Amino acid sequence: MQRDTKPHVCVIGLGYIGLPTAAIIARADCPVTGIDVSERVVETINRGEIHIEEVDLDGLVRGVVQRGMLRASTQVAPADVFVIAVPTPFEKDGQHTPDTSYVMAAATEVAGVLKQGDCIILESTSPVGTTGAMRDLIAGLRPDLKLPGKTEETPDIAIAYCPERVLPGRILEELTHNDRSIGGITPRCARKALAFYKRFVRGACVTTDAKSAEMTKLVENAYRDVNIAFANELSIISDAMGLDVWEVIRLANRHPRVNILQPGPGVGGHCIAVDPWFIIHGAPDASPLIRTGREVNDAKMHHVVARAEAFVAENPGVPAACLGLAFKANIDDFRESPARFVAATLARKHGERIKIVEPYAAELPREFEGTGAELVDLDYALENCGILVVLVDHDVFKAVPFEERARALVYDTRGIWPDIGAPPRAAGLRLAG
Ligand code: SAJ
Repeated sequence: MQRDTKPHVCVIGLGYIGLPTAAIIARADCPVTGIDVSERVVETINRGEIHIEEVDLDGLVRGVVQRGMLRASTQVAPADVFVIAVPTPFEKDGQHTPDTSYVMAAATEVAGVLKQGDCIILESTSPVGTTGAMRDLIAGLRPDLKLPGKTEETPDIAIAYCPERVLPGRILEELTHNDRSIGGITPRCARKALAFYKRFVRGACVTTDAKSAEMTKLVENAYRDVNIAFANELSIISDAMGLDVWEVIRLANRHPRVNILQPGPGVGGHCIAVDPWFIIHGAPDASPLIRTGREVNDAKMHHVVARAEAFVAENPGVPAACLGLAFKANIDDFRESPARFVAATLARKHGERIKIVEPYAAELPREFEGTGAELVDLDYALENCGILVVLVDHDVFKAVPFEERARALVYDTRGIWPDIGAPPRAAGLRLAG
C-alpha cells in the first residue's frame, strides 16, 4: 500500500485568498507555514486571530493555529509545496499595465529554498505567460535544478497555475466545492499539482496547460464584466427612453435562453473591474468588446453620480440618504466600490444634507471627513430623509416595507424595490407614493 506523507505547504500571501486557502490546507492535516510581508498580519494569525472578515474563517484559523497546523512568518521556509497568492495590481502608469512584481518577488524567495521534488503553484490572477516567466526566473536563479519545459529529463520540480474562483462571503465553501482548472508548465506538473488539490478540493480538478489556465481565470471575470455592461447599458438606454429597465429585464429573462444580469451603480471589487484589462493589455487590438464593457461599466458610475446629484439639487433642503457603501450586497468590503464613490461625491457637494446608511461600517471612510455627511442607521434615514438613493442591495435594505418609504423620493440604482410603482420615466427615478 502506498504511504501518504502529508506535504509541508508554504502559502505566500495571507490575504483574502491566501489565508482561507492556508487554513483549509491545514484543516486537511498538511502542516502550513503562511508567509506575509506584514509583521502585524503574521502576529495576528499566530495569536489565532484574523485580519480580514470572512464567514467562519475566524473559528477555522483559531482551530488550525491551536492544533499547530498553521504558523505564520515573514520568511519563506523550506516546504514541499509552495502556493503563491500575492496581489497582481496595475502599475502606476495609468495604462492598466499588470504589475507582476509581487509574484516575481515571491518566486525569487521560493527559489532560495527550493529542493528536488518540490511543487510551486501560482494562484494569483495573472496575465497570460506569467507562470512561464516565473519558471524562467527560477531557472536563472537555480541553475542546479532541472526545470519543467527546460529539460529532456525528468524535471526536479513541478510548476503550475491554479486560479481560485471564490466569492467573498462564501470563500470557505467555494474553496472546497468549486471546480478548479490546473494548468501545468508540462502535463507532469499538472498531475503533481492535481494530486495536491485533491487533498482539500471536493469539486472537479481539470488539468490543462499553464497559459490556458491563466486565460481561463481572466475570461471568467471578463465574461461577467461584459454581461454586466450589457445590463448597465440597457439601464442608460431605458432612462433615455423612459422605460423601467427592471421590468424590461424581468420580462426578457422569461425567454428560455436569455439571462440578463442586473444593472447597478457600476462594477466594483478587485477582480471583475481589473482582470479584463489583463486580457486587453495582452491583445489590445483584438479586444474591442472587452474594452468597451469596461468603459461602459465605469461610465455607469458617473451616470449614476450625475442623476443622483440632479435629484438632490432639484429638491433643495431635503435630507438625502445613500443606502450602502459596499461594492456588493451583504459584505463589509468597501474597496473599489462604486457606491462609495457616488456617496462621497454627493457628500462633497451637498455636505450635511447627505446621510449614509451602511450597516456593515462602524465609521465612514476617510474621504467623507470634513464633508459634513454622517453615518446614520436605517431607522433614522427612513424617518428623516425625504430622498433615498439605493446604492447597494443589502438584504436589510430589500426588507424595508413599502409603508416605511412611501413618502420618500427614491432613486433605486439596484432595483431592490419593484413595488414602487411607475417611476418618473424620463429621469429613471422612482417617486414613491
Ligand atoms: N454586479 C452587478 N450586476 C450583477 C452582478 C454583479 O452590477 O448582475 C456588480 C456587483 O455589485 C459588484 C461587481 O459587479 O460591484 C462584482 O461582483 P460579483 O459578485 O460579480 O463578483 P466578485 O468581484 O465578488 O467575484 C468575482 C467572481 N467571478 C465571477 O463570478 C466570474 C468570483 O467567482 C471570482 O473568484 C472573483 O471575482 C475573483 O476573485 O476573481
